[in-house]
Amino acid sequence: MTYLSSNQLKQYEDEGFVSPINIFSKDKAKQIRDEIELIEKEMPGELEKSGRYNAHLISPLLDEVTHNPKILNAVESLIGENILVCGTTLFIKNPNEKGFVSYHQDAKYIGLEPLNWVTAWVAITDSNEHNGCMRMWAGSHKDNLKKHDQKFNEGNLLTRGQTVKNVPKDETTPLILTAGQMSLHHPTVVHGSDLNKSDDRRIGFVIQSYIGSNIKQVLGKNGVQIARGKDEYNFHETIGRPKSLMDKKDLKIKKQENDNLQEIFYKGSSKKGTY
Ligand SMILES: O=C(O)CCC(=O)C(=O)O
Repeated sequence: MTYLSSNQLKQYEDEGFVSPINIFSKDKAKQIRDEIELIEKEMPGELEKSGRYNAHLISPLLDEVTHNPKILNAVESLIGENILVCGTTLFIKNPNEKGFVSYHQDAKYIGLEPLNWVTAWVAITDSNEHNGCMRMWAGSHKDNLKKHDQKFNEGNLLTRGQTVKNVPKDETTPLILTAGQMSLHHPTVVHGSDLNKSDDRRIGFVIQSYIGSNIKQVLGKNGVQIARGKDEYNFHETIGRPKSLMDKKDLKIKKQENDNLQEIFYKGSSKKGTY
């Protein structure tokens, strides 16, 4: 079934992203932010470095976002009715830190094939040009995978500092979102983001990614959750959903998933970065 409008579908097809899409209220976004900040306070380091992955496995509110029917409706319009979640990432940029994201294509090192998958970037705080929102090189998803330099540079929030050269930055589109809105982007659209120059945090909760049940992980293994429909192929192990915050058993599962993810992200690399 198609839930996105024909204009939104056209935007995805022509430009490689759809934005903005309203999902939940600012109040709900604040509750989610509070839950993230509670985890940070109670378990310092748990959401840092490789710990920023798969926080939905230990946080009932992030789990609820991951399985939000409005998000799944939009995702269904792009990848079909059988939808699996194969991971999430918290992209947090604190004020006065040097965090940025170099221009890259998600499909380069993630091992998900074929490309019937999509990434949802959900704004937990407002995200705009001042605090370093994502910027998309519209139409770049129509090309093949590009060469990425591996820079491992300071402040880069990507594992290898993977960087596509010669991106026309002045022509990129800023994805301006208010807290509770989301964007969806294609696996091969080139995108990145600049520094946070505001005096508050910029928090994006990214479902990376929603995959069709026909998708294989060719570089390692990913546990998945069935978000909608059925898993017709059973290529992956299924993992459960958290019932309470920071449950010991769930923390262990998160750690195991993140160790597996590190193997995937650094496959073939002789060097490891911070994340
Ligand atoms: O949050 C950001 O600034 C970048 C996120 C990103 O690259 C992604 O979601 O694929």
